[in-house]
Amino acid sequence: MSIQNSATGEVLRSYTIDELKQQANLMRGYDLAVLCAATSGHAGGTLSIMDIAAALYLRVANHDPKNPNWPDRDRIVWSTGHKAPSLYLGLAFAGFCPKEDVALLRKLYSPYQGHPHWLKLPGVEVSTGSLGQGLSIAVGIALAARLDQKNHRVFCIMGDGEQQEGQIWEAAMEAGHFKLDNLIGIVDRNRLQIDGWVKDVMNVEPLEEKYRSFGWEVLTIDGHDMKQVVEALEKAKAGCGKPTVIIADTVKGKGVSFMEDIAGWHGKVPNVEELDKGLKELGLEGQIPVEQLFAHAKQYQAEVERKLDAKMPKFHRNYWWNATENMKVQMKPTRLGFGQSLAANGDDPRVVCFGLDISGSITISEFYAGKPERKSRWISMGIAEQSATSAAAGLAKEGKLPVFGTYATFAAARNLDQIRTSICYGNFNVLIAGAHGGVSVGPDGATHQALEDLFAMCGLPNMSVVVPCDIAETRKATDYLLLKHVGPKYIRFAREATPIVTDEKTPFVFGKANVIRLRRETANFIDAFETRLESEYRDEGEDLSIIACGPMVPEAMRAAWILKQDFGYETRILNMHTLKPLDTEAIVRAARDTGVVLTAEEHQIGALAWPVASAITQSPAIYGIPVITGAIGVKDRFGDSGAPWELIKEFEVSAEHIAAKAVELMGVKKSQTRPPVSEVHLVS
Ligand SMILES: Cc1ncc(C[n+]2csc(CCOP(=O)(O)OP(=O)(O)O)c2C)c(N)n1
Repeated sequence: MSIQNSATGEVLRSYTIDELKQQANLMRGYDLAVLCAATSGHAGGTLSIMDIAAALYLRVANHDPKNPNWPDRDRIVWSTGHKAPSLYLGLAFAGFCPKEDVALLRKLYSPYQGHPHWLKLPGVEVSTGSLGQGLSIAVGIALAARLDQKNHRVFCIMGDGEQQEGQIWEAAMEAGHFKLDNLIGIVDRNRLQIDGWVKDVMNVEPLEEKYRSFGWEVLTIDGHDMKQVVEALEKAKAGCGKPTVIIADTVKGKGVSFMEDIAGWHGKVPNVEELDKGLKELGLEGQIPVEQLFAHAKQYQAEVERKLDAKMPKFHRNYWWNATENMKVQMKPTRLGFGQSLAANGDDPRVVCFGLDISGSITISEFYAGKPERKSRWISMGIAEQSATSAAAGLAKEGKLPVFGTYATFAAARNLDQIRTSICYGNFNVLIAGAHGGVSVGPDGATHQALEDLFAMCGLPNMSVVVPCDIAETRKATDYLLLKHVGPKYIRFAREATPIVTDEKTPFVFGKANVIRLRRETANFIDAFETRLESEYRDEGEDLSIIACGPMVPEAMRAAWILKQDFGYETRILNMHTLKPLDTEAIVRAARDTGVVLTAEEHQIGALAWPVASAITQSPAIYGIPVITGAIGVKDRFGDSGAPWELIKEFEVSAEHIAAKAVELMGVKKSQTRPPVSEVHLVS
């Protein structure tokens, strides 16, 4: 049946096997082009699943492009959300959306998010990106169909590395238990994941036996043989009294010789030369409207930039990073500091690092890079954050010093109960790295942008939390947490290259804030500021205080520059790198001395703002003294795809937004008469 008019039942288009092969090939060509236009994404896995995507969207699944929410349509769940471009191309080739629009992939405000979001694009069934959840959602959809006595089918596309997630097996058990014969799982068995071969990272085989033992019908096919693909999907669709899984043997990067079977092409996209080469290999020279796709993307991008520019607060000069002749700044990814510390400190025999299949990106692999003698203390756990968290507790119990890390959403949210119960309740000495914190993660989008992790981590008894501001501070913080601090500890850092604003001499004392003061404009941004431990700082009668953590510290420094140049205001910046335990004395002194406290965090507002507000309102030292407060951060929204610095603007966490808010607060301060501090009874 497939593509049909839901009102009349008329089949709108039916494809032969040969036509499907052709369409799949064209979809591969579009895939390369839109990934190239996006400059980020996942080439390998989108190419391995493309034959299955073509067969499903163009022939096997019943659906109506003009009526995407037709209640009787078959549902297709992409548990493996990073293959979103294949999903979008399936929809586009079936007529749900224009093909050229897929070139808007990963751009700000675009329906074609880095990972699928069903609220943005009709035809997308569910929002995914955190691996291992789709099969459970599919179980729910299949149960709903059964309750409603509906005949439609639920397909769920998964990866083979993804099978390492424990939740998959909970869902597999449920589907087997309930004999959900309206549910069809598909595993894209391309044998690779991010850190290498699945069999080496964490073997999932024998998959067939595993699913069979959970009560599933199992079909193994060549996932690039269109006839086998269609026959298996149609057989599974017919149902057999139990759920069916199709295990499709595929090749990662299929069709492009230099991408095939190469792990490095997992999260990589072709440049223009590679695109040309790839299209040639696919026999598609001149058949993909590459120029048109690029032009469409460029035009959309220009509109994004216009919108962003319109919403940015304006000042007398352009103070953006490196926009002026002086105040130049160097930028490096904060996450590199984490790897540098592990490389430097990893000889301690107690240190054991866990790989969670994202090792190079978060730099935890620096622990063993070039040091084969440490390999026995490198334990690859696969994509299994929950079990790894509890296993880390077990190692710590036996005197080891376990370290694990992944994107902060998966390091501190997916495994929250394991952190709470296995690690914190037992008060174990485990270092958790939450990488890719904040919206500046960029084009991967909302599912990969941790904006809530600090609420949870700071809320856990026994946990210590550090949010360093740049690469150098990340290294120092890791040095300290790893070897000197005993107990559950969480370090959160960013993905993107961020301004370097500290150096070897800058103090870093766990639990103690630094004061940063702008002294003068200089050639280099870093030299324009003086930094001291707050406990060694004396009030200079500043107009206001900005309390920041993480990459918002450099933004706060730039805001101080704007405020001085444009308004003559002096700012006391507190680098509150340790969120727990919080340096409440530094906060209270800043509030008392300046009367204006503005917080800045790249997180949902409140991980920093509310503890700061609480420190102020609970301090007898400032009872009776008016303190005007404000908060900069993400305002109760999920993230979005887009370029990192675009997202900083869109989510209003730039220096310009800090400065604009500070000016507003200063207006309030000036309109109030503040009793001199000496007239208030001070309790220290
Ligand atoms: C819960 C979770 N942990 C980690 C990641 C990061 N991640 C994205 S893709 C991927 C590897 C997936 O491997 P596989 O399922 O084999 O997909 P394929 O190789 O076919 O792309 C990982 C670890 C994630 N998206 N979600």
